[in-house]
Amino acid sequence: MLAFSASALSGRIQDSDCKIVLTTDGAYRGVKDIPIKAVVDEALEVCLSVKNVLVYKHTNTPITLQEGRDLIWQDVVSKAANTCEPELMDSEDVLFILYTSGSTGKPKGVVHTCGGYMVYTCYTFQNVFQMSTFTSSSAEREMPKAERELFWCTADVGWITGHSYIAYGPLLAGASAVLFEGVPTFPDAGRFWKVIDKYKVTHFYTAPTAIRALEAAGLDFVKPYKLDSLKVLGSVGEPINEEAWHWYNKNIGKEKCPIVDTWWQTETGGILISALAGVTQTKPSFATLPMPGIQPLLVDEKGNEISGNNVEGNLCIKFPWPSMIRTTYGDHDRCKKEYFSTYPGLYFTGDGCRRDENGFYRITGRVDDVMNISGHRIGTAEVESAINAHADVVESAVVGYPHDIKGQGIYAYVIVPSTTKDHETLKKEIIAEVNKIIGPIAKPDKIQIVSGLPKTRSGKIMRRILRKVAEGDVSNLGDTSTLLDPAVVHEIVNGKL
Ligand code: 7RM
Repeated sequence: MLAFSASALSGRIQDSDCKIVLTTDGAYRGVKDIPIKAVVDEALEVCLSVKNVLVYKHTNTPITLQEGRDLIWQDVVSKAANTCEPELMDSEDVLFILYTSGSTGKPKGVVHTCGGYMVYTCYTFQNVFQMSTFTSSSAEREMPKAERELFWCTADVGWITGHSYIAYGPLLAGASAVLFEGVPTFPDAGRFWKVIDKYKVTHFYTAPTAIRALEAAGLDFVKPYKLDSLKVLGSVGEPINEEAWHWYNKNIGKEKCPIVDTWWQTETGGILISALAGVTQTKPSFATLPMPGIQPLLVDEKGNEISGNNVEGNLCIKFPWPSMIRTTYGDHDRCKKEYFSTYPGLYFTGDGCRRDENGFYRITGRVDDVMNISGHRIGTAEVESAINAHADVVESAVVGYPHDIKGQGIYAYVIVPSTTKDHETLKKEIIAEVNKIIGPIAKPDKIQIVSGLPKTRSGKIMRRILRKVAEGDVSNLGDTSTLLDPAVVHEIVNGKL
């Protein structure tokens, strides 16, 4: 995995008690080559369980090898036999452990097992994306290349989305897929569109954070490309704001590709709520309907079911599904407590959700992201969406902070291009924009202009950190091991209003 610090890596290795580390000498990330093996070496200084490190030579970054422990993949594999007897696994044997941060404590190891996870990622891959050609069929192998379909999920392979929809889902289904190493903005912001044209990608799956960043770079990076191979677009990772949805639909999908907004979690293993491409009607910023077999339920604070349509509540799932979390590694009680004790008998997602008049689901964000301003419930995503509507805003993040009169006030962190006009004028315009789109109740009390936001590798904003800064409590910012760029935290703390 690319973005782990040595301490984050050693924490995970120690928690999982693993024996072998498979790694590379380095990895490419934009203008930088990341020295992966050096980070692994540092992490292993405190990991006694590891017996061997297998290094795949990739970038030829200089590395040091520890005698008796480290092996080069290319040396080992060139001497190995051509066949390997498969190992029979029980369907409930552990397939992998993936660490994810919660709102408290150290990251938890989410355990997925062989049978259920593979059944469900294959099922959801086939049904959500609706690819019609697969390399596993002889009919496709005989087809001219131009008619074959090609899937591309741009996620980091170390995130659950990479596991489920770069590796397992497409491979189990026999789909042809693109594997990409790099960043969307290198060598320029046209990289994704260039790759789509080059390989004739038909099914493209990415995250709102990438869409917004590429939107901010401007249409000049999109225009040179035809993008006419595209048939289906996907979104995952956070609520997609309407603005970004329309930009994606118009400029990338040319208004002819259904957008599947797929809602799910590390813990769910695969997609639980999403449109089925070309089957379900889509609606901007709505994940739409549950997958066949999934029963979402909305509950109030006390756990009472909120039935009917045009309602809002906390999103739970009523019955188990094949790829649901089996345990949090080494601490089963934590698993019970986190997911099954808030509302007894239900799996609690931690997300808020609205069900519209037609029964379509819209995820409103984490429940702890909901603010209460003078008794009004306002989703942080709602305010961000309004702020982002201002032409000069690249991205924003909003949190609540204690406010003497309103209970909570709204603190907004806003990224604008460096060329932009005077910040004071801009702040006034942003406030006017929010006032216009949501109303005076949602106007930010404080706006801090920043150059970046604290994000995880999967593009999720760590609101916990922003909340602490807004509250003026910066003494202990908690676990920041999953952050992409920890330096941005210092800038934010120093610029606090
Ligand atoms: C796949 C993934 C899970 C959390 C989840 C939500 C948010 C993910 C959507 C979304 C609105 C979506 N796994 N989330 N997808 N919110 N619409 N389509 O992201 O474990 O890293 O995160 O992400 O809050 O609970 S994850």
